[in-house]
Amino acid sequence: MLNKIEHIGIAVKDLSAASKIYEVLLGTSNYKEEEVESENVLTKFFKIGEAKLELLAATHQDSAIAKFIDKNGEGIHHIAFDVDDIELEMKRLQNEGFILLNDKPKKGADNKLICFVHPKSANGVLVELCQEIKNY
Ligand code: CMX
Repeated sequence: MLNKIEHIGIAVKDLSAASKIYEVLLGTSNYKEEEVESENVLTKFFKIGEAKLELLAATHQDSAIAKFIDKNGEGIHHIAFDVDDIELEMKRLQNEGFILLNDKPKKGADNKLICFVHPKSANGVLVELCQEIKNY
């Protein structure tokens, strides 16, 4: 099962400008900036209670974020759910008929293993599963 909303991803054109707006909105600074080269994105994370916001800007025109903004403009890009065992959840969702965008979990931002579920499977919402990578 999915434990909780881990973060909400927001696609933005200008990461520094968006970050300044969200610092004021949330009343807190971002705690992490990270480039995910495999996804062609630069990210900034904010904590709000147990959940997080991930601001995402494209670093390349082929990035999913650049394509999303071209089509829809800036806005909510995905919802990520925390899971204990990502491979188990991937198998469960696949057996339930969901279309997974990755065969295997891949390394994402903020120390996570991730897998995306196609928005066509989830009423137009891009869903991300994420499992914390435990270093012990
Ligand atoms: N939310 C909802 N719908 C979306 C979407 C999103 N984020 N991104 C694309 N779509 C829609 C498209 O608008 C399109 O809809 P229509 O068929 O009605 O026109 C449909 O999904 C399929 O689009 P497509 O042209 O077949 O595919 P795209 O090239 O747009 O790719 C997707 C869509 C989801 C497969 C691709 O973006 C993907 O693989 N995403 C996963 C990886 C990712 O998003 N990485 C960036 C974030 C990384 C991070 O969080 O660190």
